[in-house]
Amino acid sequence: MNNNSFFITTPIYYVNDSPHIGHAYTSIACDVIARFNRLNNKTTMFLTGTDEHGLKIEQAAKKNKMDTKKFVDQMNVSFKELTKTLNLSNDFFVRTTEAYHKKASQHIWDILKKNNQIYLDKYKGWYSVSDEAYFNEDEITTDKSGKKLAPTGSEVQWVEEESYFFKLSEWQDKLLDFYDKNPKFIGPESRKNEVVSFVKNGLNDLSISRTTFSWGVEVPDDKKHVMYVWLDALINYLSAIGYPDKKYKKFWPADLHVVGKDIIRFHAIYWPAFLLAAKLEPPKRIFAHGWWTNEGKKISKSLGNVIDPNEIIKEFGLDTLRFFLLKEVPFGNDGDFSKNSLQRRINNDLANDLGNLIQRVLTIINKNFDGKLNKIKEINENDKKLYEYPEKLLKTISKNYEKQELHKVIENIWKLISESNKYVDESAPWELVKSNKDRAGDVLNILVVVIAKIAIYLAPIMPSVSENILKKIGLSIKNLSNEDILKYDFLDLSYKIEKPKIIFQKFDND
Ligand code: ME8
Repeated sequence: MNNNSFFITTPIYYVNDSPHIGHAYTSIACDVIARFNRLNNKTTMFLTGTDEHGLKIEQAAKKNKMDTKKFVDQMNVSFKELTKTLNLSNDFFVRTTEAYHKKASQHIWDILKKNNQIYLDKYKGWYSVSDEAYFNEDEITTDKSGKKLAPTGSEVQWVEEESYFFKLSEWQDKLLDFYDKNPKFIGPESRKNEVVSFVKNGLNDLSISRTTFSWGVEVPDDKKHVMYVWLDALINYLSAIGYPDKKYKKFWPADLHVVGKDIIRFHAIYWPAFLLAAKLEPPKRIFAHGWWTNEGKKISKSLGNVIDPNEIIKEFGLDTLRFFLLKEVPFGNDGDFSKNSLQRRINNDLANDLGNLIQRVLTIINKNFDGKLNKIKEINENDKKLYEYPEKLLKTISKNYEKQELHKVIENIWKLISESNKYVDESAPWELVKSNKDRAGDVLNILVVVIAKIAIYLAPIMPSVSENILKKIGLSIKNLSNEDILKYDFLDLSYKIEKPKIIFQKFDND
């Protein structure tokens, strides 16, 4: 693997239903991390896609009275479109119904079989179609109406059928040893503890094929069976980068699989076990983020409260949604979505703090310097504090990104915005233009440089807002090399600053 490469993935989403705010959340978070790594000169591979096999999808197609393949082809479109609506910078979109993916899945199956990791037996137990997961007897509860429920709240059914098993039980100690040797494998820490204690409790062999339906990847040499959808799905992370062709090595092992907390076990237990059993390297890190509710309630179709990201974007704009989702809750924690909190963030953080800073600085330059500044003449200690702040900030946010502390990235950028606003208040350039125009020019010049830095640091989070800010001062991120970004004298002083238009419109609900 190339040391300068960075491979990040979203989960692949089931196409049984349309995408909602939860899917948008994971995808946006990954996009932000991918964009930051690209800015940092890493050869980045950002992967997303759709999970198109399994009983849940087959049943959804039946419900819609459609041929299953036609159904997945149709449903896939809305997920692909969402990548455009969210301005995702994904390099590839994987679909598990494609031939390359089936080939990779069957290849892994063959290796697992050759490595004596698979045996044929009979599965008897509980299965949840909604979770596409098996559950132990002691995990099942019965509700008032007598329905059997998984811990996730979804209904389970009793399954008895011939099945191939993966010898997961053999991997318990090896997994615990692996977690021990790779302390960064699972994040955040709370999830890691949960996974470790689950594995310590003992692992049963895992049923990895089904015979009672056919919508899946055929098991090599036994066409009666299709592969368990989770084995098939996890392999997308390899099939998408060319596996089994050795070109996959350019990006494998993946640097980061971002998932919701609902699917941490599949990624942190099954996936490394499958890979180690196939003598492949596990990914470097799995990060599980929290769960969004809508105005305090679980988001679900039956409650009719599914949030369509397209509608929010139409009403509030894409970059504000991207900002809100990452700022509102610490990445890893659960969050509650409400339009009121979104409006509050737009009014306070975006319009008041960021928008106001840009507006007042650019307005003074436009009004008093005919839109043009000269090179800085003199810099004092106080100026220096602000002038040198962005360089320190870059180090801090790089560390935040490494730990997926996306909320802290934003918090820290906002500290610079607030320092800049304080500097404007203290140096009062609107007074200086009257008393000492050279000094006013220096102050404003420093501010424009810092605003440019703020815009660059915001580029992964709000790509269009960032471009918009840079354009106002005659810059474009596309034309800035990495060296430019790190140095300070990249301002095109021949550029004329026009009268600025307001970037963030306030909402009047506060
Ligand atoms: O699990 N809050 O697909 P899926 C936050 N196909 N994130 C949410 C969310 C919510 N309310 N709802 C969904 C699958 N998500 C499998 C994955 S990967 C090899 C196979 C996000 O369509 C979150 O990332 O059910 C969650 O893990 C994912 O969507 C589940 O998507």
